[in-house]
Amino acid sequence: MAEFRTLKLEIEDRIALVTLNQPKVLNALNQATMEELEEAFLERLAQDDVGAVILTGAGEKAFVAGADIKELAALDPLEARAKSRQGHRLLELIEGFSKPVIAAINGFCLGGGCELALACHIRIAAESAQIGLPEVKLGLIPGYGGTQRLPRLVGKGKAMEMILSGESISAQEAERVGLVNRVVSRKDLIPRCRELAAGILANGPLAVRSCIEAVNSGLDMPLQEATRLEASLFSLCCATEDMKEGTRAFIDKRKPQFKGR
Ligand code: CO8
Repeated sequence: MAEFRTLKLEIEDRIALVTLNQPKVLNALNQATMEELEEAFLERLAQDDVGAVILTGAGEKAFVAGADIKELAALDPLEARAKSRQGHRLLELIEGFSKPVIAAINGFCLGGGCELALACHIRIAAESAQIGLPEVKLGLIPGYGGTQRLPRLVGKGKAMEMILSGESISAQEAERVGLVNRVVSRKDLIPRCRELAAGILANGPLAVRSCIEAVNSGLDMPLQEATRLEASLFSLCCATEDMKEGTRAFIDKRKPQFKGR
């Protein structure tokens, strides 16, 4: 198993639990974490024994309380641009990952932490979670895609309010506005994320991958182009053994055995 300094990675039943593991600084994203996350997604999590990923934060207080403010404070403009682009690259890698990525938001989910969660495919929050983009309070703007992904998820008005005020919202409000999919108790957080991941893993993996691509790519296209993409992905699915197995299993009234082929 790959060794990381800032992450803990556990794989069980094809579900990888990735814990951002610097609880003393509320799992703030420093350069090392960003590099290790990128390495994890490009290498270990891309391997075949991983079918789904859950991202969470170590400790009881935080998912991720933002980018590391001590590192940000020392940036000159060119370094800041490079750092912002590094974050965009990582978050695009996560958003476009071919396997489902679930954010298990266990507490403060602020700034870069909120942006990380926004790049995940699904967000489940513990009741104690507080979610926001407080960058303006530091004289900054969100720099890891928050100004773009938040309005796409919750609409322009709510996103503007959160980004301009810098105020966090509760887990319950986040659920109401569609920022998180569901709120659960802290003790149920990881088990519920595992259940969700296991449910997705029971489906045809090539179909799941195509759904991620259709939703992600289609949202940035005009509708007619996006529906053409859907038709292409649909027809590709019809070339898979999994599609034959899934439809045959339904007709035979049994559970399908998908092989990812
Ligand atoms: N960066 C560095 N250290 C942090 C961070 C952070 N984001 N958040 C918390 N810590 C550290 C604290 O400094 C403290 O360390 P120490 O014990 O050494 O003083 C430790 O974590 C515990 O934190 P607190 O004592 O502050 O805990 P509280 O329970 O009192 O408060 C809060 C919790 C409210 C979450 C508080 O810690 C806080 O406000 N943190 C900062 C939140 C924030 O502003 N986040 C946004 C950061 S900016 C950002 O994310 C930009 C992303 C885009 C970057 C683009 C690249 C160029």
